[in-house]
Amino acid sequence: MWSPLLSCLSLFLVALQPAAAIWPAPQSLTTGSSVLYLHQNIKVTYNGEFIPYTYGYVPYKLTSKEMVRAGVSRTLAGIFDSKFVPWKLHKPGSVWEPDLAQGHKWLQTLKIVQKGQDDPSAFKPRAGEVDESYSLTVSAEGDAKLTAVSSIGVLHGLETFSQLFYQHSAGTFWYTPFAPVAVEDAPRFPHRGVMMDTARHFFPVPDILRTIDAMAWNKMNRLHVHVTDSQSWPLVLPSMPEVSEKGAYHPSQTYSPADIKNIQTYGAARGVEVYFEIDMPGHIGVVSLSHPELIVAYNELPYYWWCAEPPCGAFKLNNTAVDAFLEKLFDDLLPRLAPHSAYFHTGGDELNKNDSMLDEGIRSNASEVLQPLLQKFIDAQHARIRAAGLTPITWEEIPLDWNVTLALDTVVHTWLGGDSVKKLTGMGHQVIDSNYNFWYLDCGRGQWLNWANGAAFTTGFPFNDWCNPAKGWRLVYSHDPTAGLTAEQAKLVLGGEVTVWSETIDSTNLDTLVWPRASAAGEVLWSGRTDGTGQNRSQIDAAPRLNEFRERMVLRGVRSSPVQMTFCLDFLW
Ligand code: CP6
Repeated sequence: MWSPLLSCLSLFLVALQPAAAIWPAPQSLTTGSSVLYLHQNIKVTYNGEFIPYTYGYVPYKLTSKEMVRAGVSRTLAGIFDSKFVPWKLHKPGSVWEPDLAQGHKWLQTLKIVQKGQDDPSAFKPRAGEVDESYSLTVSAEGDAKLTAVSSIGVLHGLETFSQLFYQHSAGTFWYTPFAPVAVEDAPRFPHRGVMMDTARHFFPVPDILRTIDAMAWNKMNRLHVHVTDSQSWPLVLPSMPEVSEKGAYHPSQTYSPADIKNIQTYGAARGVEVYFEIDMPGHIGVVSLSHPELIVAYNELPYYWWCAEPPCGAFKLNNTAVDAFLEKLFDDLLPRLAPHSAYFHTGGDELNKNDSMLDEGIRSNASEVLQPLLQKFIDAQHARIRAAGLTPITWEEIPLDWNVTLALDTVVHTWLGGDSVKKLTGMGHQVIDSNYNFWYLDCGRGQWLNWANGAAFTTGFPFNDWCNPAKGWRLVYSHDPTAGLTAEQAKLVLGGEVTVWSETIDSTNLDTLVWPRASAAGEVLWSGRTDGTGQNRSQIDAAPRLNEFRERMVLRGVRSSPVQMTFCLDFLW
């Protein structure tokens, strides 16, 4: 493996000529070495119609044209607003900096052509149903053309376009040193996600929107919100206000229906589908604060006999009141989510058999008793999800550990590594991979176990900190979800998600822990760790590109961790 120092020094050997640093790497990219200045009155057309550039433009509905118009405005603002472009770090006279005394060629037109039409009334693309491809050319003479089938493809092309430009140290000049440019691009996987746990710590809405922004820059397209867990219930349900009134950490730490809609439409306008998880029948203890009759083993000690993390609590699997509660919950929630989500995740991880010994409706932890109850539970809840027009997702334990039979439309989310992806694709399921050995961004954060009544919780626990060490971006980058699969199995891998389990993460360290490590997964999922010739995309190539992209993320307002020392930035030389 290359050390950071080696990949920095390698620039001296191979990269004295500036190189375009698009992240994630496009499927195909050719560049030249002509300088082209970007005109501040660049004329943008969309299917022949002039698109005005309006700073801060917000689409008033999610039509193709409105989405593209807002995307153009964000892109040009992102270039021309000086705080958004890597200018601070230019060394005047470096190999990058064109001589202003030379004649200028100006890029004055960007012609966008969208060949397909999106359906503005139902903007909820299922994975694989949207053509996200685009092609972009920038001639040395100063014309740019962007072609795509969908508006999301246009947005991806605009992001690539923006990453071609640098601001001159002399001030209000923006240029690319790479003209002519030709890009042909399309994603390798349709599902490129980030999961945020808003139950261990609450994340205010602006944190979520900022994460969506950064995802879109990384061409990532799925935000999975693990919105509830045994620790807190921030989701306001108008039909049952008591659940968040009792279950949220604080009245201010809640998501109203308007917040949820705002998050979803903000994502949809940027090509990011936001979908939600209510984890059940385990990881649901918080419901006992408002509906104690539905929950078993909430306050039992020692916790590790009942669940993976305190406090515990599972739905009583043989209690009709649980079903009535869920009917009410889903009747309230799903119709509000369905306009902008294709998926709903019902959790299903880490259910502990011991609970059912305390459940007066069961009093047994025998698999023969529990398995049929769980099958019935999953069938009933998934039927409600389908009836609302959504596709169910569950964690892998439901089919693999509990042998629950799932209809093949159900997507299975893996996290335990090993052979899970192979087994599930072998069974015919579509899979989302979040292998904890590579893509758990919380791993290596130290333990949360001692936060309360440490002695009571930990005594006797055969404690090992099994999700150490921390996953650096190079480790994240080394994971390929289809490794070891047959071609047929690989086709069923929808993609993956990096996860932000938030026991030790909140607003203060979110950006720094997510970026740029999520970017590494983003590139694996967009164009893979291998280049167009099948060669491993070496970290000599990835490190300097990621280093530069990190500068763009910081200048656009996301506090990404550094990749390498400033000295290693290509554009300083
Ligand atoms: N919470 C929930 C968690 C985890 C899972 N589900 C988790 C388990 C192991 C590690 C990290 C996180 N905190 N609801 C597993 C899917 Cl190492």
